[in-house]
Amino acid sequence: MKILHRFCPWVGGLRAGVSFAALATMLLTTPASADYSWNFPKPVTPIARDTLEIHNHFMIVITVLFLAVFGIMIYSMIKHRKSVGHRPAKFTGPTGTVQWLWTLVPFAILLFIDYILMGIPAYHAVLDMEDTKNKADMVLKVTGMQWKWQYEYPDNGVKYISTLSTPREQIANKDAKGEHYLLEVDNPVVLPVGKKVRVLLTSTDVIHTWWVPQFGVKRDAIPGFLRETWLKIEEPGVYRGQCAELCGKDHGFMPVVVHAVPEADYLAWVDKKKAEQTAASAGADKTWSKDELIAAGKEVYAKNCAACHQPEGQGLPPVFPALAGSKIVNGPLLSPEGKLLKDSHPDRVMNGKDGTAMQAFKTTLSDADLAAVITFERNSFGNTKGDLIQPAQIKSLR
Ligand SMILES: [Cu+2]
Repeated sequence: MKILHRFCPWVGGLRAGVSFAALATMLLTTPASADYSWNFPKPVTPIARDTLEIHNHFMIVITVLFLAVFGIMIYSMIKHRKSVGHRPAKFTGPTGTVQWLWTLVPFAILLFIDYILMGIPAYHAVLDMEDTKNKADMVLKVTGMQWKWQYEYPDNGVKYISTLSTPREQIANKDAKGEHYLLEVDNPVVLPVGKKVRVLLTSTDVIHTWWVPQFGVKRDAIPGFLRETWLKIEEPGVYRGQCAELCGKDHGFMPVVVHAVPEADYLAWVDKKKAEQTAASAGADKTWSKDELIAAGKEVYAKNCAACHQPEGQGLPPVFPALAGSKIVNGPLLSPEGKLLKDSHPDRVMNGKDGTAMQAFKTTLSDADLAAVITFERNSFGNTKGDLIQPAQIKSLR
């Protein structure tokens, strides 16, 4: 106890110093002068700006409250201390007028602060956040799935999957971590600057949360529901966020990356994406060689399957079964008539398995990707089935 007491003034002093510094910075903080390295990240949408302004406004209100209440308390304790001869008052219960006043007056002050000083600006900001209907220039549909995002631009038919691109070696501490560790993806969202984007969110499996701090947008994507929010990015740039929900074992591995670009660049990007999609669907009609399928399948596997079934196909039993030596992977491919067999390898990959984390990949992967990954799995990890399936066959199985 003695030691603790000896340190107490020091700890107290340190704490007071830190609080005082925080307080001073807080009071000096305005949206224009905020140091974004420790404060909110720099806002780039109207919602994010509102949120930061309200936060700063509330900080001032609660700081004044804090100083007033603790000032009176500390003053009273020092002024009426026992060592200068003060004796405690002896009363119980709220009997007199004074006792009623010191209960009701602070109550009224707090009501005023909560409902008027803080309530009105907060109410306006929340209304604005929920207002998705006014003049949206475009729609972005976001679908969360374990552990990636699908983005869809219904206005122009662009649709793709965005997955983490941080190399597995960095995650396993075999390589030094990069600058945007776990906040980088293969296919970022591209949006035009200055346009109001209505964002629709849903999920195919569990609850995910699409969150980009600089947009002030954080909304749950819930299976079976279509939820919405909106954003209007005011400055070009690359904005990073992530899934903010504990959505499964890799919940930290589904970042969000948004490139905000001038409208002309956005339109050029749309054209490029459309051309890519046309090329991919053309790939479904040609006949692939086994080597081509295996090479393409290796990449599809790394992006979509390796998180659960592991890079070497060893799985994480019992939740994520091994593919190396698996009965299903080494089972028959199709029926003799070329039809889909129940619980066969293509059935499992295309339709998933109910009640497990195995999702129906036919909704997210193209015919060529499905054919490639199935062929790859049957000829890798020590599996030597030697057969292959063509994208055209997948097309007919859908
Ligand atoms: Cu998630």
